Amino acid sequence: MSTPVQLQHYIGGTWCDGDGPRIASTNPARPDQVVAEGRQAGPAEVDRAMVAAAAAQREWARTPAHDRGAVLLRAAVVMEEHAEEWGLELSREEGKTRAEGRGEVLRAAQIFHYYGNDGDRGAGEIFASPRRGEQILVTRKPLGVVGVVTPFNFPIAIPAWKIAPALAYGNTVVWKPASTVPLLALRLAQALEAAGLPAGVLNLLIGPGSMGNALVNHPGLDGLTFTGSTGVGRQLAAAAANRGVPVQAEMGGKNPAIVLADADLELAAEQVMLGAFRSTGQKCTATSRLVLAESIADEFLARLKERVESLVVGDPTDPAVQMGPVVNDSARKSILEGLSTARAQGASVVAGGEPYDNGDLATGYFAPPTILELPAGRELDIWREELFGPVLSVRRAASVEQAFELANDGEYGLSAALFTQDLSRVLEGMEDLDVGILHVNSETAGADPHVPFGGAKKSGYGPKEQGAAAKDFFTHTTTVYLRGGTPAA
Ligand code: UN1
Repeated sequence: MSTPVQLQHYIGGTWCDGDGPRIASTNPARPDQVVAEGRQAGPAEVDRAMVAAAAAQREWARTPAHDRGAVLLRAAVVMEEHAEEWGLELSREEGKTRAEGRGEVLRAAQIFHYYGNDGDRGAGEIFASPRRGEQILVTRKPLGVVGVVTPFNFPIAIPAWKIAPALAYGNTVVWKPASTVPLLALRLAQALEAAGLPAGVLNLLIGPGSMGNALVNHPGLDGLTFTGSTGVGRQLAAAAANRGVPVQAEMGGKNPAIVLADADLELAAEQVMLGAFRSTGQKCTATSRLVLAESIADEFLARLKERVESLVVGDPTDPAVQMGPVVNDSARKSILEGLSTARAQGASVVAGGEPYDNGDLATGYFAPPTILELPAGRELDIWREELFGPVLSVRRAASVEQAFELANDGEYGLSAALFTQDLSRVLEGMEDLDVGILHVNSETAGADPHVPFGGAKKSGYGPKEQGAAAKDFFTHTTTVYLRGGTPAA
């Protein structure tokens, strides 16, 4: 058991203690272990951070894109060097497996590599003009000071995919990570500091949820990017809109995997397992609904049940463990409550379902990996509401059409996975499934830095993230009508 890391805030290039109440993150597998602790930032620090970000913005925007990129590339190398150590910290603080923790730090580095090289890509567009002697240019400028509010479940990768483009395009940042899992935020800020990021360009404040409101209500804010729950996202988006501040918000998902009768069932079972139970189901892209063609449903469920029942659940820092705890006690309670409501409403348990009642799994915040089958023709809350845990709800479909209807049911549309070997079905799925991300024969989760990420319907609000899409949010365009004068005789 290691000594807790001291949490500090990073404002104007200086590390400082907060003046708010004590904050401590604990290991969800062993809640008596404190991973990191410190004092929260208060309203005065929000203001100081906003002032520091504003003061640094003009100079950072004028720094050549290649020089800004060089800082990001150096930070990526620092992350790679610390992948093992920071990955273990991530696993201890958040609860995902050690391999996933390390993988997430490397993914953050990969994102910094991608945006670090952005200076090599086109920076705008040129259009022909209908007038002689003129060209029309579309150039891009940073928004200014951007607020970044990030969730607990990807404590370094999601911040990376917001902060790297924000900085690459010349914005400065005030960042509020989830207070339940703050340690990797410190590590990311340290990586950027070691890489030579100028003072004030990134400011980090660790504090309660209400700090998101302080940020959005600060008159100096020019943009807000958020990932987290639908409730908080909508509230922040409304507050930002009220002040005329552009918002990008990535919120809920209730992502279906659809297994058609002709699918490779072995592959589908493996991918559904990964999608539903990796990171203990705590991803907005996790597979939480399974739609099965009736003819293969029994066979597929039998395969899945066997896999779920053999999942090794335990302390995620143990390399043999395949699924760790959920993030904290309230997450565990709400998942268990969701399970009992579903059962009371008529769901039947295919696997899991019972809370752990002794040993380390009962003292830690563990929720059982669970498959529930839902009765046909009845509305169950669990079919539409995001539980954010290791719970998969299953329904059967009598036709492909009905399978797609079930998959589209509900207000979210982040991602879907379609398992079939029939090209015609794939093409129908591409047309009919109303999602931001469609996986054909792979799990619902996952994102690559160079392609757009984000949902359809009520899953997202504002421009998509990552790839070239990020530029649409983190910059505004100036349309330049460019003419010369009459040449001197
Ligand atoms: C992934 O699927 O690997 O909050 C990333 C989330 C998503 C990120 C998913 N925004 O879970």
